Amino acid sequence: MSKSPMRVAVTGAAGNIGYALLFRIAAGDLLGPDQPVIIHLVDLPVAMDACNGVVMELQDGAFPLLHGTKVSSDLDEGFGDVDIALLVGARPRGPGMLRSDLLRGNGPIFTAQGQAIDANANEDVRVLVVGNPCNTNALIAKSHVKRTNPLNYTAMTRLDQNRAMAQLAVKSGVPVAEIANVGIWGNHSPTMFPNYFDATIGGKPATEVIGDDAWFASEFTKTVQTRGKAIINARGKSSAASAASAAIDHINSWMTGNVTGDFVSMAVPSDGSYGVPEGLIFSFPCAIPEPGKYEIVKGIELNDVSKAAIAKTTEELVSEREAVSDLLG
Ligand code: NAX
Repeated sequence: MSKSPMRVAVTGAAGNIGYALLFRIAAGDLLGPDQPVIIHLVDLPVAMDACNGVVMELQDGAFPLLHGTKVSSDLDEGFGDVDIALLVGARPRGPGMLRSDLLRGNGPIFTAQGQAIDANANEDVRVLVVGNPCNTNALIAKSHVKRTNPLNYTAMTRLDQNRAMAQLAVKSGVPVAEIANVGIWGNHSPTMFPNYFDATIGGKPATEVIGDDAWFASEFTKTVQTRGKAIINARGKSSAASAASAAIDHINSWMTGNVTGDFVSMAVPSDGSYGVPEGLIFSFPCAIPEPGKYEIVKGIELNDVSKAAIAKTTEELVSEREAVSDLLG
C-alpha cells in the first residue's frame, strides 16, 4: 500500500535556496523514493506571484511523488499540519550590517514562525532553520514552543560538514565517500570548529593520511569557516544549490537514517554535553539510532585545541542569546 503524503513547509520559497530545494523535495530526495509529499510554499505577500510561478514549474516537472502544493503568506495556513518545516526565509545581511543587526532584524521572524508552527503543525514536526543567524533563530523559535517537541528544533551546519569533507577529499585525492567522522561544533559562523581530529579517510585518521598538521590548523579550518564568503566573492551571490543540498541531507539523514560517514553534524538543543550550556542550539556530531531520532554523540575525546575552539564558539552563542533575550519566550 502506498504511504500517505507528508507535508513539508518551506519558507523563503521564492528565494534562491528555495528554488534549488523545492524540486529536490518533489523528486523524493528529502524523505525517500516511496514517500509522497505535499509542499507548502511560504513567503512574504510580495513574493506570492513568484511562488505561484514556481508551483507551475513544479507541476510541469510531473513528479510522481508530488501530491499537492499550497502557497501562502499566512503562517498559520502555511504551517498547517506540516510534518517538516524548513525555515529558509530571512532578511539577507546587507552591506555594512553587523551580525548583531542581523540578529535583531531576523529574530522577530522566528518568534512568529515558532508560535505558528507550535500552534498549527503536527505535534512531532521536525524543524530545520537555515535562515541566518540560524542557531540563534532556531533558539528563538524553540523558546516559544508549548505543544511540539523543543528537541525537534534544529539549525543547519550540514553544509559546513559537507564543505569540510570535500576539502579533505580534494586534499587527499579520494572520493568524498571515503571521508567520515567530520563533526562541526558550535555556531554556523566563522567561529565554528570543524573537528578534524576524529576525521577518517578510507578508515584511517585524516591527520595521518594527510600528514600536514599546519594545513589542518590553518588552511583547512579557515577554508571551511569562511567558505560562504568565498562563494559570495566568486559568484556574486550566496550559496544556494549546496545549501539546499545540505538541508536535504540534514532532514534525509534524520528521517530515514541514511547517514554517510559515521556521524552527522546538526545544531540541536544542547543537553549539557561537553560543557555546552543546556538549551543553546549548538552543532554537535550526532548519530541517528533510528529514523526520526537523533542523539548527540557522547564520549568524544577533546584535546586542548578542540576545547579552546569549542569554548570560543560557545561564548559567541551565549552572547547571541543575550542579545535576543527579550525575544525568547
Ligand atoms: P534570498 O534572498 O534569495 O531569499 C530569501 C527569501 O525569503 C525571499 O523570497 C524572501 O521574500 C523570503 N523571506 C524574507 N523574510 C521572510 C519571512 N519573514 N517569511 C517568509 N519568507 C521570507 O536568500 P537565500 O539565498 O535563499 O538565503 C536564505 C537564507 O539562508 C539567508 O538567511 C542566508 O543567510 C541563509 N543561508 C544559510 C546557510 C546555512 O548553512 N545555514 C547557508 C546558505 C545561506 O547563506
